[in-house]
Amino acid sequence: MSSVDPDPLSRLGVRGLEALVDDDTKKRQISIRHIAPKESINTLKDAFNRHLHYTMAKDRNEASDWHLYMALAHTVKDTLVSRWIRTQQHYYKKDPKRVYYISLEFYMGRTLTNTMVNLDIQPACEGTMRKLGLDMEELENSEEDAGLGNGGLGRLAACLMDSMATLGMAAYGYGIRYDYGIFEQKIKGGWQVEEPDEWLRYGNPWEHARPEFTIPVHYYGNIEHNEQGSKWVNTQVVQAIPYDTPIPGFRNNTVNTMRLWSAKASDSFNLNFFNNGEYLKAVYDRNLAENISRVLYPNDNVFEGRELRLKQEYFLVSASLQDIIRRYKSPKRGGAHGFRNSFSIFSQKVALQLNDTHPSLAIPELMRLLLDENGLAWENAWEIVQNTCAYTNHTILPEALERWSTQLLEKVLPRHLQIIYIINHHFLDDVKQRYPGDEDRVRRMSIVEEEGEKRINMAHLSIVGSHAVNGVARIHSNLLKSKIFKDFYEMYPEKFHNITNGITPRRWLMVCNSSLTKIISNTIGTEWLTNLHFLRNLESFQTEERVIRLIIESKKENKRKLAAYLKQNGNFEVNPNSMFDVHVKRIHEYKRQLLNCLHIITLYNRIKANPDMEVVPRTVIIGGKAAPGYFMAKLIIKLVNNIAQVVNNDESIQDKLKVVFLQNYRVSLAEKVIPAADLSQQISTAGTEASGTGNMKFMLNGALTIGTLDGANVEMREEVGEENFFLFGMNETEVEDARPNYYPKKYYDEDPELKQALDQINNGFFSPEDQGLFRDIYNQLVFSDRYMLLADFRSYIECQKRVDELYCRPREWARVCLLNIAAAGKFSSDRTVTEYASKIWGVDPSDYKLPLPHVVSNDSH
Ligand code: D6G
Repeated sequence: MSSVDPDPLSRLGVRGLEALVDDDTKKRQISIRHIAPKESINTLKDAFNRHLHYTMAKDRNEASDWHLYMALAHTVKDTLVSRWIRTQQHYYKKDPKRVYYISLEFYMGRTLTNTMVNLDIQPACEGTMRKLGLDMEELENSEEDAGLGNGGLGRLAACLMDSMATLGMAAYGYGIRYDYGIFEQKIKGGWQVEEPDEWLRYGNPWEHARPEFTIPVHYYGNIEHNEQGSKWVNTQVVQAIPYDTPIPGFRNNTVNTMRLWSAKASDSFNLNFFNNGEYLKAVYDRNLAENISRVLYPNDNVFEGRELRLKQEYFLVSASLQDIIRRYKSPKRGGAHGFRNSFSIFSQKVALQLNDTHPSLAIPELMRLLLDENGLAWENAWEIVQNTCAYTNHTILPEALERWSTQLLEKVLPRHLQIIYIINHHFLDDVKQRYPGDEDRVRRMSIVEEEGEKRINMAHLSIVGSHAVNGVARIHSNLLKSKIFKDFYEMYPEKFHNITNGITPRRWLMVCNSSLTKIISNTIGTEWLTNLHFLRNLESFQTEERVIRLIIESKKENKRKLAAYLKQNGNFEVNPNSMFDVHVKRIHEYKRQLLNCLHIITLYNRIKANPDMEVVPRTVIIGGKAAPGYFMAKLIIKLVNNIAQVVNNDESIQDKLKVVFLQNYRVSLAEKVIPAADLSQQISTAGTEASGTGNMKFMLNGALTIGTLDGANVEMREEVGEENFFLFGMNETEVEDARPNYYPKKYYDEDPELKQALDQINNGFFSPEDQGLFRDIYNQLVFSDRYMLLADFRSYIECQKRVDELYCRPREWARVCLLNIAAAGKFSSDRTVTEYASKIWGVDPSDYKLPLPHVVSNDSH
């Protein structure tokens, strides 16, 4: 047998599924709005035509898809504006505690569809476009992704923004408006080539410049001491210009703000040159200051200690904190009379969440603002800082931990370095008092590291300066307490929390997977959209043939759509009846894309050795970006592409195995690929992936997971039951126990299939034009293997066999899919945000919620 047709229902076309779902909706009399009222269509049509004419200055005949998209985006944004203004006024009037999420990354992706869905105007907009003879999908695809993030950390920030608005919280995102987001990845000759992401080239219809709130940010200079204390003088000033993007909650009339800062040279920049008549040079040099917000650093899980990055981090925190203090002091704040110029209730009104240590200069900067600009005493200021700040750790990989050289800090931020030294002095006094004579502990815990080049350990600074520290999945939080921050946990056990990450079910199911959304809502109602725990109600349908059939058909429809995309955007022919085995995330050795490669090669060798064997046809889809300076990650991409060349061009393999490298993986592509996945690969070495959030997105979209006991996989398996999760490999303790005597070559010597695969990598089988091309990969794996791929190889291969066996039983597979969806409720970012609110921000979400009366917006008139 060369291929398995998992289900006779595959003969039904796309219409078949639509008909099945619609039929089902009618029969069960469930109201899911497909049809919009005629009046709203007419209103939207008028607004759209007006924007096309007046905003874009185009008529229908010469408008491109992009002009039409822009006209629609402006139309949709109009419906946000009144709600946005009302929400912000409401916050001033009621004066709740405000939550500020400070992050160097907000990986937002596209905005149009999400906004239509959250405002509940999608059917009306679709009706309008249909009436105008336009294809909504084409317009949606004209939108550039806002790629202001690298991976999970940045996308988490975006999901939390959606959830905070949905819960009605007075929340703000503060970040940087990079001119260039994460680079565009091209594949040329199998290699990654980076191209600049000029996402703002044609304008961004979702943002509003707010030059009236411009803020000066200082750098360099020196410190003057006088009776009043220390003064930072002779600084160079850069202006921070805010750009605001509205963040709508899900159908609750709340619209919050994400404020991103853009750098602008100040008028006085290089005044000397102007004065000396070097006018042109002075104008050209303004670029130097404006480079601060030029480009997102494209590293994931790696620290790069460059001056420009340090300036970015400070630019964000300084502008944001000055803005937060401006808002705190604003006379518009109701109920705050008498407190506006006192900081005594600051920490009752302000919560700052630091997304990793990237914004940890917020701690010395808030100290500086309170001490030097507002005249507070040290003890008073320190108490405020600690009560206000909280720190989320995102990784325990040592190369990712930020440790800034004191030499660089001394030059760029001399006053901050001084403040950090004082913080450390007080802190170490406490340590000494608590652990008298334990000099080694004092050295380990110091914020200032003295060995080698003198550095500031930003994680230590963040723990000391915050009232709460959290990891992002249970296993990760436990590792923080037992390993990297053990000393700190012993001293301040009450500071440490776990808050498992989550994803927004609106974007990651409702927006990206409409057929599954309809099936779920038809089956259990729509409450799951704002309380994902309701998905549990799906469990009782696991034996209902009707529901199982729909699940199978929905997945097939999504696979057909992805197959069409791959055909159009890369000329890959893939068989939608094959298993879609998907491994998409940043390329990194710890994420073990190479383990996946070893499996592919093993499958290939088996088919070659035994052409008549029964095979479950697979399409292995691998995608992700490598940091431009990460040699090994780039070589891994080349290897995947070369394996694809060999496998896909071998006629004897036919449809049994296909390998696709997905170019330029990003948020909008994730929305296409995740709903189409049968199998989700989450195979990092146990103890390395803090949480992962891709894993949750696949689960929610009905993919089964093959994974290790790492990050949130542990909790996903717990929720769904061990029998519904493909587990393999060593657990974290086994990894640690094995490490001291680990000798990878033993596995190579003892496992013939593994040896064959590694030899092929080494001997040019996949690189005939350059036989030694992949030798570094071979050497790494056989002689070092930091991430222990060889130790987990056999267990992984055996586990993949169990995957095949289940896939041959399509109804049983679909039942397990249903159970995975049913068990995904815990992984909503609504739950994540609710936990931050109660455990860290000191806010009860039910009191906190500020429901706004429903307004029928007349913005579109
Ligand atoms: C947003 C919405 C707008 C408001 C502005 C300033 O751009 O309505 O005026 O924020 O708000 P604060 O920064 O004063 O809160």
